[in-house]
Amino acid sequence: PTSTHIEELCASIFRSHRETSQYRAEELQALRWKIFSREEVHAYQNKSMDEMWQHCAVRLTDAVQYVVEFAKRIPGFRQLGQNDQIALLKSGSMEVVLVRMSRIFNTENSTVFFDGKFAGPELFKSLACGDFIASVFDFAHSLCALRLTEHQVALFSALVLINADRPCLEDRDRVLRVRKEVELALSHILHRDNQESLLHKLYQKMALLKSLCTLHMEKLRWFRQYYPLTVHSLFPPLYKELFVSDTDMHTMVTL
Ligand code: 4D8
Repeated sequence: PTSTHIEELCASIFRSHRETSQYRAEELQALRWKIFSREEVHAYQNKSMDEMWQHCAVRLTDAVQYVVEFAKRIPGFRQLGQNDQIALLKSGSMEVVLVRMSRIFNTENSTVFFDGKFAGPELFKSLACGDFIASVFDFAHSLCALRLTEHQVALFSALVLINADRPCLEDRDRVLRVRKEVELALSHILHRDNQESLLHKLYQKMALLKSLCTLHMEKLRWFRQYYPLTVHSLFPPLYKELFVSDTDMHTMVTL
């Protein structure tokens, strides 16, 4: 690939990220003063476990939908087979949501934008997965510490999605070819920004993301043991298709 080709790829992935990122960086800056009051936090904490799980599943699915839209706009993604597109989203969409969470995370008070205001980890108490929530917040802190630019976040997100090591891929070589291009694009901007040392740190973050998503799946399996009907009847179809292993792909195939 020529250097103009790589530059076009960078620009295209950045545009896809910007157009699907829900909030712009400046907007977020302006929202920082909106923090949940003690009463509001208590109201979340007093929700029943299944009610809070359902609520979070809905919020998370909303965020995932934007990631699906982002994936579709990555050059080369739509040219992959349908099953491989689904396989990449099943394992990668939650990871990209967590990358995006760092854009919307306030390190000064450890809060994240959720449901219209900034919320700390204690707001999620009724989910009964304190260890998972704590790890997610720790991860946001550690990613924020890298102080990535929006271009870098965009390329990193694409790299997280286009991963040839994901399970159940039919045409691994094709995914690998797309990945190589995204890797070139990321190296290109890191070189341009004079921050080549970030590359190694970003690969370390990918390993952390993988373990966080394993934990999410474990928590979901645990919750589903106690509330199978809540998951079956009240969780969004897209959430189930992505994260509940024995669910058919109905919504996904029409994406
Ligand atoms: O732009 O879509 O408005 C988190 C969810 C972020 C999970 C969302 C969430 C985000 C993970 C709700 C529940 C990150 C933004 C808002 C909703 C990502 C936790 C907090 C998006 C960035 C911040 C702001 C709970 C949006 C991790 C795990 C899920 C369960 C179903 C238990």
